[in-house]
Amino acid sequence: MSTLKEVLRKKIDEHRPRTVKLIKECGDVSLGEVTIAQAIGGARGVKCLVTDISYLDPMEGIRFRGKTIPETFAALPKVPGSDYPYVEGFWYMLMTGDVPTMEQTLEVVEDWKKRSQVPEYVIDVLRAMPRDSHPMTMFSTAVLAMQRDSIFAKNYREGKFNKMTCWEDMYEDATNLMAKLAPIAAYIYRMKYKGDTHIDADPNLDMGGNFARMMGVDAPYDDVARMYFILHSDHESGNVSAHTTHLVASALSDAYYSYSAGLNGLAGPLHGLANQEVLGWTQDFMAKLGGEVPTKEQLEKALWDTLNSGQVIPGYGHAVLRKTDPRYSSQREFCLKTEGLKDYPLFKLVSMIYEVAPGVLQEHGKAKNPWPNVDAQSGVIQWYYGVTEYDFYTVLFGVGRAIGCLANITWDRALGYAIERPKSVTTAMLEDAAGIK
Ligand code: FAM
Repeated sequence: MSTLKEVLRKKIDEHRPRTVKLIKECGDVSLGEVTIAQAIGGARGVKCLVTDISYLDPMEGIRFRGKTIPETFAALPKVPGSDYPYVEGFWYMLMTGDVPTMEQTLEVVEDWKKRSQVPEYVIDVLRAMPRDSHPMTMFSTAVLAMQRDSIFAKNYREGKFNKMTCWEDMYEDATNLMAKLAPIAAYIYRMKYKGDTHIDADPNLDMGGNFARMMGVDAPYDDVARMYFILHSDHESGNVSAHTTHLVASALSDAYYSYSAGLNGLAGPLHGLANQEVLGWTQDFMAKLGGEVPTKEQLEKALWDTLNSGQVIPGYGHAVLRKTDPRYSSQREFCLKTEGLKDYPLFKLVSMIYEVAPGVLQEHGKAKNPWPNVDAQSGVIQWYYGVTEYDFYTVLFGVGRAIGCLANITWDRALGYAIERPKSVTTAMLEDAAGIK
C-alpha cells in the first residue's frame, strides 16, 4: 500500500463532512445569478463547479493547491542535478494537497515505473491506425482502448460498487493511466515522425527523464518535460478538457472513458491546439520575410491582417485570465536563462509579439484579455529542442493535463459528486424572460 494512497484516504475522510455539511445545511445559499449572456455564452463565469485541486484568479493566475507556479517549483523535491521537480511529486501534491518529502516522492516514482508498461494491444491499435491520423486522435484512441483494463468498470460489473470506497478504484485506474501516458506519447512520436524507431525506458530515470529519453531528445529536454507537464496540469475545472473529463466521469464512467473524452476537447483549436497554431502563425510569418526577424511595424501589420481576415491571434486571450498567464511567464523565464534559446530568432519574434500584440488587441477592442496565455510560448521551446512536428504539441499538453484531470475525478468519486445535468431553456423562454416577445 503506497503512502500516497494512505495519505489520500485520510484527507478524504477529513474532507467528506465538509461537503456533506454544505449540501445538507447550506444547500440553498446562492452563489449568484445566471444571465442570458452566460446561458448563450458558454456559461462564462457561472459558479457551478467545485474543485480544490487548483484555483484560477483572473489577475494572479493559477494556484495549484494554494501555491503559485514559482512557489510550486520551489517547494517540491527536485530531481538530482535538475532545476525542476519530479512530476511524480507534483502528482502527490495535487492529489493530497501536501508537499511530499523526497522519500514519498520516490515512492511514487517507483509506483509509476511498475505501472508504466504499455499493453501490447495498445501498440497494435496504434499501429493499425493510418499513419497520417492526427497524433491527438491516436493518443485519445490509445487511452480509450485501455478501458478494458479499468478496475472500476470491472468491479462495477461484478456488483462491487460502493459509494464510500469506489474512489480507490478510480485512484488505481488514474494512476495506471497516468504512468502510461508519457510512454504512449513517446511511442506515437517515434512511430509517426522518427521512422518507427523506439527507445526503451531506463529504470533509473524519473518520468520526465524517461520521457525525454524515449522521445530521443537530449538534456535539458528532461527539464523541459518536467516544467511543461507541471505547467499544463490544471487550470481549475471549468476549461474544456477538465470539465469534459469531470462531466463524463460524473456518469460513473471510468478514468479511461473520461480522460479520452477530455483529450478530444483539448484537441480543439480554441483550447489545446492553440500552441501548434501559434507556432504555425509565427513561422509562416517569418517565412514570408525570408527567415528574418521582422520590424515592429511589419509585425503590427501582420497581426492586423490576421484580425481583419476574421481570425484570432493564437496564444492570446483567455476566458478567465485578465493578465499575462504566469505559465507563459514561467516558460519565458526558462528561455531567458537558457543559453542559445534566449538569442534564438523564433524566441525573439515571440517576445516581440508580446510587446506588440496586446496593444493591437486592445485597439481592436474585442478580446477581454489582450495578454498571452500558456500557448504563446510553449511551441518555441519544443521547436528549439528539435521537436518540430507541431501536430504533436497538443499531445504533450495532454500528458500534462492528465495530472489535474485525473486528480480531480478521483476526488469527484471520493466526495460523491452528482451526475452533471444543468438545465436547458428554449430561445422563446429567454425572450419571455427578457420581455421582448
Ligand atoms: N484574437 C482575436 N480575437 C479574440 C482573441 C484573440 N486572441 N481572443 C478573444 N477574441 C475575441 C473573441 O473571438 C470574441 O469575439 P466575438 O465577440 O466576435 O465572438 C471576443 O474577442 C470576446 O472574447 P473573450 O470573451 O475575450 O474570449 P472568450 O472567453 O470567448 O474566448 C479564448 C477565450 C481563449 C477561446 C479566446 O481568447 C481565443 O480564441 N484565443 C485565441 C486561441 C487561444 O489562444 N486559445 C488557447 C487558450 C488557452 F488558454 C488554452 O486553452 N490552451
